[in-house]
Amino acid sequence: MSAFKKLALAATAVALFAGQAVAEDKVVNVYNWSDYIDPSVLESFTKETGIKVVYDTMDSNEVLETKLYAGNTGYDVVVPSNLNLKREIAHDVLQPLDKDKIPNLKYAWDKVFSALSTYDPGNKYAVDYMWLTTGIGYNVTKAKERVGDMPMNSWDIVFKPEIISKFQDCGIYFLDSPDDIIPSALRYLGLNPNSKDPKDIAKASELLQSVGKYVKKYHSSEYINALANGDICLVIGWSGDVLQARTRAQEAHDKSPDKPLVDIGYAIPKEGALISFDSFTIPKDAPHPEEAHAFINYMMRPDIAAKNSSFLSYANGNLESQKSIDPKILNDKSVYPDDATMSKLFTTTPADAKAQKLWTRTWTKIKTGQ
Ligand code: N2P
Repeated sequence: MSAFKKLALAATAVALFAGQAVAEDKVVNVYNWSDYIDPSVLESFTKETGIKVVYDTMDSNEVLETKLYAGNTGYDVVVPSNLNLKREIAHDVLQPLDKDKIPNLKYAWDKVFSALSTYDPGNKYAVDYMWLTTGIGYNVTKAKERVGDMPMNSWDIVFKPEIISKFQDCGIYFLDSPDDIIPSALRYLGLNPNSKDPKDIAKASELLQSVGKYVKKYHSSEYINALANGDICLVIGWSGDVLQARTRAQEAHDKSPDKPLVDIGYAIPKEGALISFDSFTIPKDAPHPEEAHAFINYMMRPDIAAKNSSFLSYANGNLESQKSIDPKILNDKSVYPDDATMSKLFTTTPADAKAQKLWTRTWTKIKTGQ
């Protein structure tokens, strides 16, 4: 055997041994949305439990769903939205939770969990993490320059060509998410936002194509920084993301007070908006279900849930945590809407396979403008 070969073999042996040592470490593989956790919470989880977190991010339910259906994702905890949750349960890719291992479920907000039970009967598979609305984010100064005192809390801003066109020069992004944008357009048109009727979808598609020429990009995460640094001025986005843009802009201004503050606003359209629930779930073939339960239980600790909501400007499903959420966030009606606004929010349910095909085709048409 050549000296080189011997060396290579020895190296393999060391690598194997190292691999074994690593395998014995406790680990949880988490796949969550981007900009959706206070990083200090991951550190404290590892410090307190000895479980390492391998953390990976996404910004689309479609991507998560494709991975789950292919199987062997290697993930222990994944965070689908309610509509997808229902479909993923039906596809048998998630495992029922062992609630004895999640004692902090006693802090669950029953209002939220009962809304979630429409998608997950009996709350067997999912623990709500955050909930949110899909609305309008904007640069306050640039909006004033373009539309004066026109209220920003109307879908008119983004769905009336003569209004949205005024924002084209300062940059418009829409979420790259048909499940958010199509129902919003249906609602604006006075149709059932949950409609899967091809005639209704065609009307929504026509509306979205008529404003699509003003949209610079369809993307579901880049808009946070783009809004914060003034690169864009109008989005259809998720409540907490837009408010994180506001926080980041404020932080940038605190650092360099000589530069003007980029003032960001978020509005829930008065015509009604989509409310969604994002939940922790465990894939059926998760390699570390024990650690997954420990992770979910930690996230349900009231002080931890509060930390996340305060950091993210997203409302959570933990009632007890409200005692420790930053009052600025808890009292912000664009995060925790009042009853009048709540009554106008709507949810949607999954399409069947045929309607889903039309849905996907329609979205491609809207995005490509063809
Ligand atoms: C986090 C986005 C989560 C809301 N950036 C959409 N499910």
